[in-house]
Amino acid sequence: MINLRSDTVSKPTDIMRRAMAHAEVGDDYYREDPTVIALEEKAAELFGKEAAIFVFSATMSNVVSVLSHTRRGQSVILEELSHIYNNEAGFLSAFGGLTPRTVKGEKGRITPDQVEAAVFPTAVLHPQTSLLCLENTHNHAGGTCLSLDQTRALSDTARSHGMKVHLDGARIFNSSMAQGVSVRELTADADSVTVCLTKGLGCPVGAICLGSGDFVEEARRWRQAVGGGMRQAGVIAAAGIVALDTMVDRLAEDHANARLLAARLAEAGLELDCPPEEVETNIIFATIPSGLMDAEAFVEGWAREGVSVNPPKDRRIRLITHHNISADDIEAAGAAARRVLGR
Ligand code: TLP
Repeated sequence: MINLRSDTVSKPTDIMRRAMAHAEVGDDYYREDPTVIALEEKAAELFGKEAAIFVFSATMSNVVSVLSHTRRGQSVILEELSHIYNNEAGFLSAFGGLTPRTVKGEKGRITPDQVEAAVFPTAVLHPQTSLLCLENTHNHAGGTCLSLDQTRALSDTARSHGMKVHLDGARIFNSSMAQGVSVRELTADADSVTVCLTKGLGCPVGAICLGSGDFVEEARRWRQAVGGGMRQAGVIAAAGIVALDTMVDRLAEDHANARLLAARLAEAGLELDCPPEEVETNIIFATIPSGLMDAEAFVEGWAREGVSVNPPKDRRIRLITHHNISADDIEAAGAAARRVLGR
């Protein structure tokens, strides 16, 4: 199966599996798991942050970050298609008692003026606006990157209102690779950062949450509260160390494959959200024009040809490349799309 549903479907590599099997472990509650500590220290060093905490998922990292920065009754500014707002089961209100204020970005990118306009006035009748959440790369906007300048300008605006900044950098390594800017620089202006290990980096489980020492201590308490405390987690952290060592530099291949896929689907008659040469990272969106074929029928036909994507929404499908997809797979998927469409 050529699985383009997400980069989350990527499988752990053989080196990861070996590292997992041989990981030194201890009880992480007592801070005695040497492999977890090694991963956290390695990540903190790489991102230039004081501390890091290993968590089960990027969602958990976003949850503990937001809860650490806010109090019930406050407000959070987010882009309207952001993962935190749309795809994290409503934790902002369910756990945080927070009022989300969404702003519509251009390809996922919001501006300092929009943030400025979304901050509630300080009068006692309004919620206090205490946090700005950013997403880099932006999933639902098609893997688009926030630049260093954009991140800095947005953070400056947030800080001028006494707000903190959380960066959902689930795919921050893709952004770094695409822009040729280090993850340390891209995240320098954020108070906290989520980094996912299971997407482009191929781990079976895990994410890292980074920030100041005080912030991470608070996040550790919230991780406990949401049932995320770990024991001999070195078994999974070992894969994270391998991921940081071996899976980052190859992300350029996924980006090239995404551009190739966009080109092949455009040739087959699909409408891309952006021209192939403007695909920024490993995510593309394509629409099956109504004159061409029923969108569900296309997805079903493609699946019969061995290509798996999620069901279309409004005729539009998302496709994501990852380390288990080769350029040959992309050519095969392109050829299969043409056969299904009879072109
Ligand atoms: N994204 C997943 C899910 O939407 C299913 C996907 O397939 O793209 N932040 C961003 C930007 C994400 O894209 C995701 C997952 C998360 C956070 C949450 O990650 P996990 O699954 O580790 O909780």
